[in-house]
Amino acid sequence: MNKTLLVTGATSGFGRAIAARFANNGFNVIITGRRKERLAEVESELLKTGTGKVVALNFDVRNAGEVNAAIGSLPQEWKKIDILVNNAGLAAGSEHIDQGSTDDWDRMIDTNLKGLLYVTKAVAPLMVEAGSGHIINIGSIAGKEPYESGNVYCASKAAVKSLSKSMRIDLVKHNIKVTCIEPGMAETEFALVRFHGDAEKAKSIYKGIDAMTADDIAGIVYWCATLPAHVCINELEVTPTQQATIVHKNIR
Ligand code: NDP
Ligand code: 8X3
Repeated sequence: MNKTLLVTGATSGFGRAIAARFANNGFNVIITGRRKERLAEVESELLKTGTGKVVALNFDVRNAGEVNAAIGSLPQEWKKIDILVNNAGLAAGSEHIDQGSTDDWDRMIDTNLKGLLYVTKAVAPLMVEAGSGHIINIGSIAGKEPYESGNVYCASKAAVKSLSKSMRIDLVKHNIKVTCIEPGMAETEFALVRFHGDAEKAKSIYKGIDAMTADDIAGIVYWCATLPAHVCINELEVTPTQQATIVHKNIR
């Protein structure tokens, strides 16, 4: 029987590439995101190239009611979710702490932290019932090393790192693996969102750096998810070769 993956934030970047990687390797894939048209575009692409089945769920991870209704609406055969990738997330703004926008702060905390919790709360009990599963949280090197103007984003990803360990401790007796992947710079829509749609500024972030691609991250997630049952990658930091540490010289 095909295994099933649920990946949040599959309309762009890492999530889209992760969905494609698993679908192309025979997994049934549940994709999620807020942008309905994009979701439909990704769904039809996966159906064309992949060999498994696809379900698209349109919800905002910040809304616990929407999360529960969407996951609760899955047909019974889709409720055996083998792998959950908590990927949906964002940085909003790049101001010093005294000048930051509380709207941006709320967006980051509500998405990166509370959204991840709501989705986990909806899926983890299904894995407990099944007696197995793998939860892969997309953290960031920003969660390990705070940088100038990263403040709330860095804190939200530090929370993802901490939560991943707690989740692993709580769920280990149910045979559920928990992995936290901590990427450095990868060129997706991430910087465009961070700079509120300023494409020029977004592009400038990667000047002089051969950044990672979404596909690089998808390959790593796939590798973590397909190791033998008795092996769990707990944390994995990955950066472009040119990024030995946080380099954000271009962020401000
Ligand atoms: P993208 O902006 O390309 O993709 C983000 C995805 O998250 C989109 O599919 C978006 O879908 C979804 N998303 C955002 N907010 C919500 C929400 N409230 N509800 C549902 N879905 C949401 O960025 P990346 O692919 O780069 O980012 C993916 C993850 O990786 C994030 O958690 C990010 O913090 C992390 N990361 C990124 C790095 C990078 O350099 N790119 C490095 C380290 C970590 P939609 O708008 O349709 O809802
Ligand atoms: C995104 C990576 O270095 O831009 O999480 O903060 S970084």
